[in-house]
Amino acid sequence: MQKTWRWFGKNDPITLPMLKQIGVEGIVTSLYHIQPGKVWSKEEISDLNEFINTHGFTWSVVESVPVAESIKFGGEDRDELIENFRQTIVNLGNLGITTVCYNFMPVIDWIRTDLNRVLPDGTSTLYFDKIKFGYFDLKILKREGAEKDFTTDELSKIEELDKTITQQEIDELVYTIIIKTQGFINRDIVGENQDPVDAFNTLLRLYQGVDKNQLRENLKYFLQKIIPTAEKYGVKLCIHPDDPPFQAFGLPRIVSSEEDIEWILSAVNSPNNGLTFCAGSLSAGIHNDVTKMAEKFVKRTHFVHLRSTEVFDNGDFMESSHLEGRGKLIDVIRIFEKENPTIPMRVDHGKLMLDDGEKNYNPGYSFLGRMFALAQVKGMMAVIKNSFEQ
Ligand code: DNO
Repeated sequence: MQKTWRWFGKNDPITLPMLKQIGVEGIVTSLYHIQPGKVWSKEEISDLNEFINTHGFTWSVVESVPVAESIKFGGEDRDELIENFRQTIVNLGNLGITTVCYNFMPVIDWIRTDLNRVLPDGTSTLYFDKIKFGYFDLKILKREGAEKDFTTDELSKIEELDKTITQQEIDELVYTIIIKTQGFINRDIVGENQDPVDAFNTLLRLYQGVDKNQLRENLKYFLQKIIPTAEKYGVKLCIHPDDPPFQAFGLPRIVSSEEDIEWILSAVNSPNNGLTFCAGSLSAGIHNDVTKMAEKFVKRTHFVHLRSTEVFDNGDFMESSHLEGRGKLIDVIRIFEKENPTIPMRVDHGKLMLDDGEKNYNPGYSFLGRMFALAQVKGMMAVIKNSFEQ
């Protein structure tokens, strides 16, 4: 697999020459300044592409071209927005940038409640705390019907938390879920000068009446219009699984299980309609057997995210070391190295370690933590490749 790295553009404090030194072979990035729904012009794409090339890299994967909300809920302007997405695919294909990751998660991309859960060794990791999440849903958003998503025991723990949580902790939770985790990948979902909770509730309301079947149909509608162009320009689209792979905020999620992925790949049965195999996201669902899914979808995968999680009985999950957890990265790497050895992979997320904490990196995207994980992944790859030669 090609070893790529998610780089956040020319202002990223982790520079391309730094990435050369640690053995990165390709770049994963996006035009972060362009709002979802707008066309990426040839000029803007080629400006960034040339910058990457000048530093001796190729732009291996676009992660992501964001899908405008209205395409997902099926708004009146969706055809126009799909046409803009299609034009972006044409412009990327013409410049030889041919692997494009995207996701179809309504309103919110990935969800974490803690960005710095400190581990016994002093490093810290990303964490999803079911009770804090429930607190956000029930007590902060005050979403109607939210209690149905929690067990009686969880509801009583949420009540307990209500008695002790401070205003500062509440503000931090809102900032983490709505602003910090979303802002750097999904642009600003709230808009300037708005109350984030109000803005978030407004976004949730856009999906009233959109159930799982409707969301699937909206994805199929989008793919039917985009895939013929992707085929013509040689662009491989790869949908990212839901993170975490279960329903949240009463919103449907449609890329959470083996059955979901099968549905999508056969809805428009073209090699250009593919998958981003994110072992981290998939492993956070106890219903998912990551190794089995890698075996099943290896040929329709165009991009791999190597990350792992540990899931606890109380519904929490934590991002674990790349050598441990439910992500089974040794198996995943073996399967991909054997069946699809030229595809790009990136180490996804890393812990905060040593002086990472002082650098204000995007959550999950530390330098030393990711470099450490990349070294572990390179080691696994080397051993696996060596075993093929025996
Ligand atoms: C978070 C990422 C996601 C992912 C997008 C892909 O760190 O895994 O934001 O990039 O969902 O579209």
